[in-house]
Amino acid sequence: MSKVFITCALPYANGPTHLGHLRSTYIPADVYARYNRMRGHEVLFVCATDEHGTPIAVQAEKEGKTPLEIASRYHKMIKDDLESCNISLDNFGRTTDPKHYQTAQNVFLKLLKKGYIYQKDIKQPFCIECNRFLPDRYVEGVCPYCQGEARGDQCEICGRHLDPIQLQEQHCLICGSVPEIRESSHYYFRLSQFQDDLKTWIDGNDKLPANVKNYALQWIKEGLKDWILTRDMEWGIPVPLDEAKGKVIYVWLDALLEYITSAAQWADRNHRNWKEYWDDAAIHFIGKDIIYHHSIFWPALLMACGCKLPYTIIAGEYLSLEGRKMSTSKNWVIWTSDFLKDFESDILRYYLLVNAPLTRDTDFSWDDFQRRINDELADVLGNFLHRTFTFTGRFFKGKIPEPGQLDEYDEKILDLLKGTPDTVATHIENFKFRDGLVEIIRLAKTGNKYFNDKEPWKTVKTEPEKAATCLYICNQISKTLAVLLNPFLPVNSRKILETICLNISEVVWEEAAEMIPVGHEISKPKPLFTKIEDSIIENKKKKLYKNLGELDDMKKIISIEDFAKLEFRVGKVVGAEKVEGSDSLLKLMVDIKEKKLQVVAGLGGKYAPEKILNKKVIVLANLKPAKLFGIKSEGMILATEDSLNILGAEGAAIGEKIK
Ligand code: B3M
Ligand code: ZN
Repeated sequence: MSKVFITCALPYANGPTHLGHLRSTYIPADVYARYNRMRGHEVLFVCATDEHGTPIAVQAEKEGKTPLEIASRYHKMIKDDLESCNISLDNFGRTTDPKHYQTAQNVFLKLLKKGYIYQKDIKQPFCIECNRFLPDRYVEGVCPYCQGEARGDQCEICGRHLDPIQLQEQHCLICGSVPEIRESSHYYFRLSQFQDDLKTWIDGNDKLPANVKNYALQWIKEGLKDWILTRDMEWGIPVPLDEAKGKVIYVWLDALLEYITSAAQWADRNHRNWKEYWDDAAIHFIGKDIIYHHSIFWPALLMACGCKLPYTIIAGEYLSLEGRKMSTSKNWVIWTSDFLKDFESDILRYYLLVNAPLTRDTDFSWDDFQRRINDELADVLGNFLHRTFTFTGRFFKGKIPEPGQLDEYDEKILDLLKGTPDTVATHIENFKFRDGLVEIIRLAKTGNKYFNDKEPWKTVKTEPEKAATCLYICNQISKTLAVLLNPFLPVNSRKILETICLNISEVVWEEAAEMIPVGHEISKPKPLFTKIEDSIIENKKKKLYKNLGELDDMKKIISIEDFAKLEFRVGKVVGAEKVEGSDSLLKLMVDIKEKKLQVVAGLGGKYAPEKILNKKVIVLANLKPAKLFGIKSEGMILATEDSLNILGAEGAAIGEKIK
């Protein structure tokens, strides 16, 4: 592939972006776009705001504004959010752009002419109070498949696309009354006709990731129904037919086609042809809640239009916040602009990428954020770069020294340096951004250890040649790190390159392991990745937790049934060791008679391993296993929160239950 067409899901223009958006879609897409540019591929990276549809219309109604006013306000905010995160879009459009009306209406007419769209009279919920049909979000109710909370066109819980009429216990979103059912004429897309072709495309497709494939195949197995493409409402792109007055094109058809309009805008501006990019490889980055739309509707539409299908669809899973589901209505959320008031965007990018693979749900926690930034960016990466550059400045006049005879250790480090770009590249190409980033940090870690082992601060006096070799190699590692970090942490990558005085206008991936020549002069290091202080994190948490307020106090009360679910047992610690790299964690084996549990406990601050060995403890034995520092933990030892006093059970028998 030499050209790549990359898209991000279109944010609805009814609110600013939050960390969830960035994690599932925008940051991963940007890493991929930047990486491809570094490889010399021509990249067309587009997005836009999704400005039609009921979310915006509902919001406008609530605020007494026009939908366009609402959309314009949020378009600007979202654009600023994405820019401040350095999402390197080539075009950021709007679905209210007149050019897009043309695209959408033309496609509608084309599909109609080809016989893929037909008209049908159907029953629709109609609110007598509000005197209108209730499309999509205007009607709320219960999902007929999973009994979850659902809106008109989609179930919040199981993610299925729904027809508003299918909803049980319907009520009008605006006035709450129960709608009646009236007939209306609508236009349908013959989705069912694509059942077999879609199955063939998805089944045999080794590019589609497992989450996309599995969902899509399950829906196809359930049988695809034709898709209603129009709505009775004012806000939207009018159906371009005289007999369809008062009807607009369904927002999802409109939104998907904006990928094309946004690209066409870029092409017009730059006198280029976007189709060449589409035909080489189109890659969609989305959140997992819209897999249906991208793996079913979109390919079927493309087939109907005779267009090439996407190369792949990357669906990022969810981000929770401090262990709870994010909720914008409850303000349990971190807005991008708030976050970036206090922290630079690179460290946000780092944390959201390194936290978990994109294909897994994960959590944002302030403590974990602080730990990772301080331990990994400040202590490992920042420290390695800083000592390398200051040492070079102090002892080698800021010039890359001439290396002496290389020993086995030096060679080994150089081999790792040379191999890392390919390893990281393979991860990125497989959309494993976390693994790529971990590999880069590993190189920095190895560099740090190498620096320690070689002790150049000693050898510089006794065997200066050895110190020179060490610093020669450490400077080379620094350069490799800077280049490889470029797609992930663009700002800091540049800073490091500037310090090394490699003011390259375009950072090229293939040059990552090319050696800086001996004698090349570097400049004084700028501070990189300062540590985040506890007080800042405490303030952030305080502010956030305030939002939970009373709601949370209520939640703290549990029922007796809830309590009965907790299986507390008396256990004996039969194995204890420190967790490498952590002062506070101990890895314990706890015997509870019928089995032994492995527990990672935060007791290291008070107990040395030998102090806790053979102690009887109370352990929560039916806790869902989790990984701490990469080590499986299957239970929890009861202890007081601050003073770490272990609750005792001397005299009790091992395995005994606690009630
Ligand atoms: N506007 C946002 C969402 O459901 C929706 C995406 C459209 S992508 C073509 O996440
Ligand atoms: Zn109503």
